[in-house]
Amino acid sequence: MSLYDIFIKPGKKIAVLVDPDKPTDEQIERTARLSQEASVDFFFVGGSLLTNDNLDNCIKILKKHAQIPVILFPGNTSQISYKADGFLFLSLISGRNAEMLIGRQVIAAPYLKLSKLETLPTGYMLIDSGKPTSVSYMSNTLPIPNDKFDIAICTAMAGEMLGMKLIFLEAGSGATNPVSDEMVKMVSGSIGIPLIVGGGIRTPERAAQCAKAGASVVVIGNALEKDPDLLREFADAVHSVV
Ligand code: 1GP
Repeated sequence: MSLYDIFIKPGKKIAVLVDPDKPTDEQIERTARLSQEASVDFFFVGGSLLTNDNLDNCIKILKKHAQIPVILFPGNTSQISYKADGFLFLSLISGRNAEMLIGRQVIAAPYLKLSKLETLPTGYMLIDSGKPTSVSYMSNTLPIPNDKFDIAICTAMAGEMLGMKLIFLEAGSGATNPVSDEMVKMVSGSIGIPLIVGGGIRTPERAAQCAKAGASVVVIGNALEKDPDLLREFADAVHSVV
C-alpha cells in the first residue's frame, strides 16, 4: 500500500508533528511508543527553521520504536532525509512568492528523484491565525484572511486542478486561532482530494471538531510536545469521527 493509499482510505487520520530540533532522544522515543500504542497514522517531521542537524537521528528513533510512516514536512530544501518514507512536496499556493511556489521545488526535485521517498504533491495554504507565525515570516508570504472563504475555496480548487494530491490548510505551529470549522467545511466540500488541517489545535475535542468539519488528516504538534500523555485521547477523538 502506498502512502497516498493511506491518505485516501476511508476514516479520519491523525498526524503527529515532530520538530526534530526540540525533543531529546528519550522524548522522541516516548512519542514513538505512545503513538504506536495509540494507532497514530503518520509522523510528520520538519520545522520552519532547523538548527540542530538532528533530522536523520530523529527519524531513526521514530522508526526504531514505531511502525508508523514517517513523512517529511519540510520547511526548506535542506530537510530531505532518505531515512523517511515520504515527502510532502509542498507548493505554497496561498502565497505569491515564486520561490515557495516553484523555486525550491526545482532545487529539491533531483534529490527526490534519486531517493526512494514517496513524493506527495501538496497545495499548502496558510490561513491567518491572528498574528504572524514562523511559517508566514519564513516564507515571506501573506496568509489568506480567515474570513475569506471564497479565496480559500478557489485556491484549493486551483491546487487540485493543477494536479496536487493533497491540500494542507495551515494556521501555523502554535497558532493562536486554529483554522475555523467553517473554513474547513467550505474548503473540504469544494475539493475531491484529502484535506490536511493543522496549527493551534490544542485539545482532543477541537481535533474531533476539525475532523467532523471535513479534515481527512488532523495535525497535532505543540499540544503533544507539552503533554505526550494526551496522544491516546487525541488519536481516539479523531478516529472516532465517522
Ligand atoms: C504546524 O500544523 C502544524 O505546521 C501543527 O501545529 O504545533 O500548533 O499543533 P501545532
